[in-house]
Amino acid sequence: MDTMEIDDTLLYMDGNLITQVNFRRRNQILRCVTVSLGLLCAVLLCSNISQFIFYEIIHPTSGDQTQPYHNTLTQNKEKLQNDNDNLTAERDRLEISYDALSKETRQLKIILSNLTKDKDELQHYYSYLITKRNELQANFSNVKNEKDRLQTNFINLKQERDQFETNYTDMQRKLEGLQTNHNNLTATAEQLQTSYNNLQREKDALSVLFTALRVKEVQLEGNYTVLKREKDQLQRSYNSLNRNKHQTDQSYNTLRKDKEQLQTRYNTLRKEKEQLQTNYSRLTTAREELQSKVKRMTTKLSGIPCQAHWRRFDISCYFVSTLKKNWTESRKACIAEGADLLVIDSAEEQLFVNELLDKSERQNAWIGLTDTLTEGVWTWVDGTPITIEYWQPGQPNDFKSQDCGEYVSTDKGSWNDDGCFAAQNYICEK
Ligand SMILES: [Ca+2]
Ligand SMILES: [Ca+2]
Ligand SMILES: [Ca+2]
Repeated sequence: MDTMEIDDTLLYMDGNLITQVNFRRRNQILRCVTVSLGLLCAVLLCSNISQFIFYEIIHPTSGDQTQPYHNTLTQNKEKLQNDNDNLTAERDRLEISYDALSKETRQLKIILSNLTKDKDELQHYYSYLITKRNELQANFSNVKNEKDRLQTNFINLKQERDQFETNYTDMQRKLEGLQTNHNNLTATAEQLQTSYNNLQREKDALSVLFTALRVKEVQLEGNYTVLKREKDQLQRSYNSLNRNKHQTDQSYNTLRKDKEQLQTRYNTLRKEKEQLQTNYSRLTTAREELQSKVKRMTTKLSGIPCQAHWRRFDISCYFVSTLKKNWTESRKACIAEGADLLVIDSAEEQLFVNELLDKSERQNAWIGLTDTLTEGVWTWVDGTPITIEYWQPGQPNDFKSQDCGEYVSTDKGSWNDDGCFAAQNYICEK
């Protein structure tokens, strides 16, 4: 069974072995035919020998009686001789064939030996293939399990594929939309490319301009720094002016209101002025009449002498004390005489008073000057302000709070401020 399987396998594996097997079978058939012909020749030879012995030795007969039989035998003998010759020729042919077949047999044996070796090798290869088949069988089981698993995965994948197909359809529609957008964008991109090229050329031109402008920019940067400083100064000035403007606006509004009030007052005053002008004209007339009267009275008074120890100048009488008092007591003494401390209101009076004192002694005397009420603001005792001044150089200096004025007799006479509590002469006027 195994051999047949092997032969089949061999035949299946190599078709040239068929010729070798046919040679082996034909060799067996030729061998059987040769043996059979040999045996047949031996049987015919034995038959001829037996007839000869029976008719010539055991049962000899006369020539007449035995002649037919002898002829028959001779014919048989000749026939057998022919058969023997034929068989011998046939045997010779068969021997030739046998030799050829023997030679072929040896060759076939060699082939058989080779085939046996091949068979062993194939047997070994067959075992290897069996082992391989078992391995493949095991692998087949694994592959089958894997196939089942893959089948499950395939079903899942198929469902996913259906889902993907649905998604694909949606994506296809989206893709078509995107394709449309892409085409639009492509057209836009081409337009943009054209614009880009134009812009590139403009950019090159602008680059040249930029370089020139860069140089200018550096120059302008320097100018900008200078201008910025000036601008900051102007800004500060502007802010200051703005504040001033605001104040000015406020002042302007105030002044406008004041102006309106003043306009009203101006109108009122204008009317009053017109009335006053009328009154002034009347008063001027009256004053001129009075001045004439005063002139006449002054002339009359100048002719009237002052009391004893008093000196006349113009319409006033003057007295220089021999006692020495402080400024306040001096004024009290003058008032007690119906006068007050001296008030100088003309250059002539200034010179007249200088003659009342002793210039060689630089005599000084209290006069009616004081800044007791407001330091530095000198007024006469009758309340009138100073119209002409004869202060010594560097006076009044308020040295240790000097608030009272004195006359110092010099070439033209001069004034000085002194401490009010100093006791000295004084000059009264009435
Ligand atoms: Ca006077
Ligand atoms: Ca003073
Ligand atoms: Ca002084």
